[in-house]
Amino acid sequence: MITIALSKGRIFDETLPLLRAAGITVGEDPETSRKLILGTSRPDVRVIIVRATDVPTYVQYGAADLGVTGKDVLDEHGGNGLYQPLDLGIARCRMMVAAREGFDYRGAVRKGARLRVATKYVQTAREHFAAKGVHVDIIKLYGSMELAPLTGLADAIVDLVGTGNTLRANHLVAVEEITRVSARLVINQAALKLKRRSIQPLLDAFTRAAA
Ligand code: PRT
Ligand code: MG
Repeated sequence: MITIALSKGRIFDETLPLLRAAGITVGEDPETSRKLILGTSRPDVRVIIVRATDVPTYVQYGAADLGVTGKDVLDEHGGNGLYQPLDLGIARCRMMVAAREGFDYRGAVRKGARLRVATKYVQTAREHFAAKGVHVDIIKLYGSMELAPLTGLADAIVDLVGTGNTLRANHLVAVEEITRVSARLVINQAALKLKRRSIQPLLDAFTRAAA
């Protein structure tokens, strides 16, 4: 049995065409089904639905053989035990620093001010500001980062930006790009060795479809 870990929403939706290219169709839609284990057109392949941030963990411990996860999630996880053979080029966005319209971010950085930064991406934020030599106090949040600068919780946020509509709607502006983000295929290192004969064709099909 091959187990593939996916998260609901854009990762699931954008992985479906890649699975189809490998000859695999998923039996149910996780948006309407409450099932967390989904059968596929192949009796030896199943899909499990987990939180986006949990995909690397399931694969790391071998509870799933492979998974699809954003580079943002992977960077926070650290990638232990994971083989990362392929950038799938899906679920693209950018990791950005954003602040309120009118906040003089560059001035604050230049003056060496200590910035308060709210984010769910603590590792990414810490590394980014350390590399720039900017002093920051990181405030860990689990969602709705956009509220932090509006309520005085933080001077800036580190968050993903897709269209930029969410920033605009909340009178925030992106002031710095940290990195471009897309979803990656991750494979459990032991599973790749033990189940190579069934995993390799999947990897090949994904590679062709992602190119
Ligand atoms: O939403 P939930 O809390 O359940 O989980 P999640 O946010 O961890 O998962 P999900 O499905 O929202 O995101 C899964 C992956 O998609 C992320 O790990 C990213 O790699 C990738 N991705 C691509 C994005 C976006 N684009 C994106 N726009 N993830 C989140 N967003 C957010 C963005 O931060 C903003 O709050 O979507 C909102 C709308 O963005 P705008 O800029 O288009 O308005
Ligand atoms: Mg989300």
